[in-house]
Amino acid sequence: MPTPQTPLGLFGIEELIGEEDRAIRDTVRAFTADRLRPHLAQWYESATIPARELAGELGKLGVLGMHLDGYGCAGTSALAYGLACLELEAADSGLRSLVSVQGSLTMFAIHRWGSPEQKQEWLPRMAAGEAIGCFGLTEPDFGSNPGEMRTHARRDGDDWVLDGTKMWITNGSVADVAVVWAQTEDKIRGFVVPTDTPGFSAPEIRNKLSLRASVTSELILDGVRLPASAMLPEARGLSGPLSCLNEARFGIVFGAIGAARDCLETAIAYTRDRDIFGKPLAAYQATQLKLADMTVELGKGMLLALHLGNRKDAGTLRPEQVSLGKLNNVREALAIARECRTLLGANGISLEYPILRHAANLESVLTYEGTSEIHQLVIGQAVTGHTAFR
Ligand code: TGC
Ligand code: FAD
Repeated sequence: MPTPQTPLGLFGIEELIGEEDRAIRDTVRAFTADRLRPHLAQWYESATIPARELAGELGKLGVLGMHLDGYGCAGTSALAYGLACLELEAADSGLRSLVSVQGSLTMFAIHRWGSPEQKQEWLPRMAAGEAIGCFGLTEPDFGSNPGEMRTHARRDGDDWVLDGTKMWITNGSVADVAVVWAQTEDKIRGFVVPTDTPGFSAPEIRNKLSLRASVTSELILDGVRLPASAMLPEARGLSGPLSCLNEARFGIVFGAIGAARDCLETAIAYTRDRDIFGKPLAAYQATQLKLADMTVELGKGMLLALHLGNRKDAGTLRPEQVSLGKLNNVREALAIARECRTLLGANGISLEYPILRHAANLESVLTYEGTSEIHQLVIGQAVTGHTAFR
């Protein structure tokens, strides 16, 4: 009998990744094996994670804002960051979310659009995991269409006063700082809001059936008074927050492959062990057809992720290309998770195995950072020249 290969091994993926990026990837993989995997089912079931403790450990690991330069950030390649997201999401999408929101959304917003003082105040502590950040764009009535947001900031003397509500905000209740986007007389602007500012509160959203190992919150801004220096000086208009979304979506392109890989490897191992009608489930053609199709989709998604990673490192990655990756890889990862679930029979619905947990998580991943329909419309716009959002 030939020695089985892993699905990504079959594609020869390893040779496409440089030594340094591989070493970073392996360090993150080891961290997930030792520190995260033993607790995932319990965190998921209880819908609680030790976010502050984990942030400190992830900071020591060097993954928070790892692809940013200076201010205590590691300054790795974009590809290495993607591979770190892949390993984190192979454990649980909620853990990748914690890292994405910290590094790609909140730290990136401050790094890209902030003043020297804002960068100095927040980035070193956030890179170390001593301060947690959240990113408030979505509102109860404006998710896919953030340009119509109602949260607003008005001038009062030299100060800004913010009023409004943000919804579905990852890390909200545990954050020390929130980057909040608001309408002003001069377009949408971003504000760096310390979460102990009077008028700011962040009640946690309970009863989630997805992303349970992640903190998700509402942000309430009730007359939050901030000094003039709280505004991100360089971001003006919706392109400010959307530029941050490109970064987080890039991480998801890789992360989704991690969740799918974990499902497929689990299913392959299970079918090799499980005897049905006198022989291993893996030895039936019907099983192999499923496993082969999933292997093909997983490998194609990984090749796409690596291609986009190389383009990002070369400085040539365009937002609509990120949409190609986010749409394809999350959609296929979810399809793989659902198909793998069937191969485990009743065991497929148990938390003893990671598959349905990944599938449930991927429902959120399909929706956040731009729903699959929004990414279809971005791609549709790119290939037709017509805008069909409205
Ligand atoms: P539109 O008129 O097309 O554009 C407004 C301005 O933005 C520019 N732009 C971009 N800039 C950078 N990156 C992009 N991807 C950009 N897309 C557009 C555009 O050039 C324009 O600039 P300017 O200078 O002319 O003003 O805007 P629109 O209102 O028609 O909306 C376009 C649309 C629908 C694509 C956009 O609104 C969108 O992407 N909607 C989806 C919203 C979304 O993804 N929200 C995610 C919230 S954060 C989150 O989910 C975190 S999950 C956390 C986790 O990982 O746990
Ligand atoms: P809607 O915009 O109401 O969409 C509903 C449906 O309509 C979708 O199927 C959508 O694709 C479709 N639709 C929308 N527009 C069109 C159109 N033009 N044509 C056809 N169909 C359309 N947001 C943040 O700002 N920060 C966070 O940290 C954050 N974390 C999140 C964590 C979780 C667990 C979740 C679930 C969400 C999070 N979000 C966050 C919010 C997320 O970005 C939004 O849920 C997402 O953008 C979709 O918005 P919505 O839920 O309001 O759906």
